[in-house]
Amino acid sequence: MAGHALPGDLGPADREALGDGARAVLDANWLGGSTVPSRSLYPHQWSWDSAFIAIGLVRHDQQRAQQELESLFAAQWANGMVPHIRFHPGTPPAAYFPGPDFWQSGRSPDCPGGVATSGITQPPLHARAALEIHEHAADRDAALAFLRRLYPGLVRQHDYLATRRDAGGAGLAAMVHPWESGLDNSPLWDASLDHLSIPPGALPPYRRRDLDHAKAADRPSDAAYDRFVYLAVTYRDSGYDDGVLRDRAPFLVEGPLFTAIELWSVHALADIATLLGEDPAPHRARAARLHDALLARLWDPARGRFTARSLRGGTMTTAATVSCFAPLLDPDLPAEVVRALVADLTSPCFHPEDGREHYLVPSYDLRGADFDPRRYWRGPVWLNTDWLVWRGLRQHGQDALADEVAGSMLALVARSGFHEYFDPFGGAGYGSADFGWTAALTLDLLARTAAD
Ligand code: 2M8
Repeated sequence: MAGHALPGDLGPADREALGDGARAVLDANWLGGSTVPSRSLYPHQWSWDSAFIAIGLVRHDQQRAQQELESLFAAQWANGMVPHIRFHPGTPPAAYFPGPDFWQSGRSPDCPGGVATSGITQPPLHARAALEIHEHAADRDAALAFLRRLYPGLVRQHDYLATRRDAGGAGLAAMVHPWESGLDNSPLWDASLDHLSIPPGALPPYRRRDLDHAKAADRPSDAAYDRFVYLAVTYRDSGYDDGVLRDRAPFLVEGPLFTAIELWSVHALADIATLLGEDPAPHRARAARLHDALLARLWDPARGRFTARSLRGGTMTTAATVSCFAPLLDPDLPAEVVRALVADLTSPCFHPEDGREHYLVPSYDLRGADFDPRRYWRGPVWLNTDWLVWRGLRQHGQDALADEVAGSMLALVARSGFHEYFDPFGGAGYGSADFGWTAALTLDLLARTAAD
């Protein structure tokens, strides 16, 4: 396991410099009511980015952390869906594709007036983020008032996922688009995307804007983008109707990371309910259902790995990706499953056999035929998935491995700055510089490891 710094290896001056740098990124990316992931590549508010950002921001500015989530929930749809993008009115339309003109969210009767949003969702980390704001707030009374304001929206968000998105009928929320997973270019979706054939004329003309700001080698291919656009058009043209998903959605997938985050957040919702004097029991019952379905539907005991399940034919994907470790967030994960995940994480899929310098956790199997150390979600290390795996490992008492992951995170940002993602060998930074969740989660990590 060469090349690993441990969190304790960073001296006080380095830690202070990292903290200052992280706060400067968060300040520079603040638009007055919410934070952009990146001033160049992602100039709007993204849903799960805002949850990660709020978790770090409370270490810097509690008021802004609260505003971050409240801004997003002000764009929640009437059916409870929290959109994956809230568009910023001051950003020029050409700055990002697909923008409001593409999504045409008004096609859904549930879309609120007065705000522009996308029409799909993202992993529901927000209840967990809200609870963490309260836990780390300087002003506890203000944080409790904030929880009281946000709680009804959080409940509606989780009700939406538990009902309208339960296309498989087993209790898991199905994703209708790889963008909903947060890990859109992951090999985990290849099996579900490869069978898609785009009918002639179904794809509107479009121009990728991401390539104005990032290298083509770092981003999804044009063929992947065509599929992303086609899937979004299909859902949009149904009027964002979740009632027809089972019959019509070309992509309908239950995934381990989305499910694990949902489960972790539902437990947070129960804790929030207790803080507010509300009944936590329905949330605990929902968490138990998610726990059972996660193991019954997505655990592959033969491989010792969580996988994604396509509801189009029931295929399970076998790829080793960082998503497979997200179920460590489930506090009730059986000990033998935790052991299997630790064995997978310490295997040559994620640690090079030749012992060369490397950083945890690569987003995809180092030995995969199409592993690519710099392409978006197909090899690089991301700090948000690292942070989730780190929290999961700590929850299950896997402290040595958790320290390795945290050490990698700090070493990467110390070496390369607050990039969007990093080369698992050498640690070069790719994608956008000055990236929101990288900065925010660094702040959280610095605070937690200092407390240790
Ligand atoms: C990436 O996704 C967007 C589409 O939503 C894109 O590629 O344009 C993903 O990394 C996603 O997880 C993230 O929320 C978003 C903004 O950081 O960028």
